[in-house]
Amino acid sequence: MRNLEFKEKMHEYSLWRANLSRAIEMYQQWLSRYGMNDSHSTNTILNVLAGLETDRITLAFVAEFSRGKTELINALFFAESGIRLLPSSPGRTTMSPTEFFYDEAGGSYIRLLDIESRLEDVSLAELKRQSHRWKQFDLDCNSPTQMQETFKELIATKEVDRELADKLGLWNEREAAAQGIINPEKVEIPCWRHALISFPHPLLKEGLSIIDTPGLNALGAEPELTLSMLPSAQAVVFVLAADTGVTKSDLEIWLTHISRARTGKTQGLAVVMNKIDAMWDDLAGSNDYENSITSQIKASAAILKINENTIFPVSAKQALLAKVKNDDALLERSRLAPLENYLANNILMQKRSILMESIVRDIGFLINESANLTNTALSHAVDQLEEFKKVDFHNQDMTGKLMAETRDKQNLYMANIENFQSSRRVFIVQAKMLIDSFSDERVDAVINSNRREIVNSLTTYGMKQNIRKLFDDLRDLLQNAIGVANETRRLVKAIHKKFKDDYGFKEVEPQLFSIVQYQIELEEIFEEGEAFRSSAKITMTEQHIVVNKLYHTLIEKARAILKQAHIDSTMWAHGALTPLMHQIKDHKKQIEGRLQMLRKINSAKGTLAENIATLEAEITPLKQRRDELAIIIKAMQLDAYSSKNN
Ligand SMILES: Nc1nc2c(ncn2[C@@H]2O[C@H](COP(=O)(O)OP(=O)(O)O)[C@@H](O)[C@H]2O)c(=O)[nH]1
Ligand SMILES: [Mg+2]
Repeated sequence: MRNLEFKEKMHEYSLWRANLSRAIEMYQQWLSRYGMNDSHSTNTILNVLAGLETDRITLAFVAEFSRGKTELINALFFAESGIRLLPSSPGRTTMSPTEFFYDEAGGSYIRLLDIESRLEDVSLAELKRQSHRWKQFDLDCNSPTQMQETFKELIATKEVDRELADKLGLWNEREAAAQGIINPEKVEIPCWRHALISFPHPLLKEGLSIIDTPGLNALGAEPELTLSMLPSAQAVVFVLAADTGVTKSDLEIWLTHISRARTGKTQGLAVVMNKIDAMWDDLAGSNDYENSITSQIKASAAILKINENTIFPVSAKQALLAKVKNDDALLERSRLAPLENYLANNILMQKRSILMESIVRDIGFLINESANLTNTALSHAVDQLEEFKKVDFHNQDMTGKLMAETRDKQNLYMANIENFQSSRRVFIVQAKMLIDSFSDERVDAVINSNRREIVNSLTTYGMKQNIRKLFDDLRDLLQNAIGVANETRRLVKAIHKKFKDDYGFKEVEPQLFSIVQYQIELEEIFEEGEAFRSSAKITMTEQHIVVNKLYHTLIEKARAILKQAHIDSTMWAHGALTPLMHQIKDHKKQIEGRLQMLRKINSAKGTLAENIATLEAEITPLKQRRDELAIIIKAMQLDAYSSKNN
């Protein structure tokens, strides 16, 4: 039986995501239908929808070259093309990191970035935004052979002066000498630094994206890969080869680019022992085969310091062949299924719960509030109905008294409004101070003053001292913001308490703004940067250009964290008092409704039964509003969450 687990699970995942988007859109329509929307909720919902729209599942394959990463990707995802779609052969392995995805607007293409761009002080993320910097080759997706031909461009090489190769970090005197090349004038280097490949494969269309990284050389030269791209992948697949075991450079990759960079990350990891077929020996038979696989796994697990049963033994070569030839027995022998199942079940399920958590964090509060307001409005209307049922509306005194009471309530409401507005004025001043703590001007001032010193450092040691200083300054910036944030928290709490104590508002637990998460993130990237810098590869070659790139990456990451703090605090400040405002508006609606009702009944002078019918008619639309919301919440499948919080 062909194993379709991953494909099915991926499809299920993307259906689930589409349903969720639809339910959130319904919620937005519901809010506007009942006049309950405001700019804060609209922005929040649009952000969540945009996030769902661009959501991707990224799997990164990391290993030393020639471990069979590309073959494994072919076997896992592209076997039904019937051919070996991505080039994988001895010696001529891909030398640039390659990303596979589907870009609906751009169609099918390969975009390649010149290797010389490594010399520029521009991040890959920035270069990705400049499409004119990439050389494009179109792909004909109806022709796997045309695609296969075009993919060969990925492994193109050219001869350049040794000096340039050296600058690019692609000249290694010792390695060359080992191959008998001494003091050459020209050196062969890969043409491309990075490849982006878009084509409408069903899995890619459903939001899967794959990063295929070449060996240690490229990882060591591109800090952005280790520090930015790999951490944002849902899972890293680390590939070893059974015939080589864990070599020195495998271990270096493992330590520098995977295990150390993973501290505190919840991201998935799969360690694959590929090429088990190479352990087969016709003379020794299957018992021996099992034993050699087991002992290789044991040895590797011990070196990597991981549990033996977390290593997946596979033969990518057999798996690809088996899938192309529909050979079930061979597929069984390739042992691909357990790895596929792991990716399908653990990784996809984990991704789903992470996405759900972030959605609940972003709009759970809004939904709860909507439910509360709706329930309050309904129960208020029901109470009013009960109250009015007992009233003799033909008695002038009684109705007059009711009218007067309601007018008193209206006055109280006016006082509320005034109070709220003055509280809000105070809040806005305080919140602005908080938001300004992370303003571009402040952050840029800190970064730019340090950046000059970092760039001008003559030695990597000097650079290191200066980057430390930059992080110290950024820590100070956050530390100062904590004082302001605490002040803001106190104010928000006080405002809420006042409305609860003085005006009998329902208790609302206000959302508060916290800085701790940004502090943690800043420390993490500092630590990762230190680990990368002190890795053997960098210290050995003392590569100024790589260290420079590393610091560039660190600075951009630090800037991104503070920018996020700025965005989050702005969003928070916009929304912090809206629940109170909603309650006030709600009171207003209730009072107006009551007055209107009293007038109606008074002027109609109908029978008691007629009056009650009028009152009951008021309740029907409220029930409808509540029931619609219940349906929407159910469709979001946030039930577990909302029952916990109600
Ligand atoms: N025996 C054997 N060879 C394999 C297997 N997977 C890949 N190879 C070979 O290993 C070499 C490198 O494979 P490739 O996928 O290009 O490795 P990459 O550099 O990690 O992407 C190629 O010659 C492949 O044919 C496998 O499962 N068994
Ligand atoms: Mg490869």
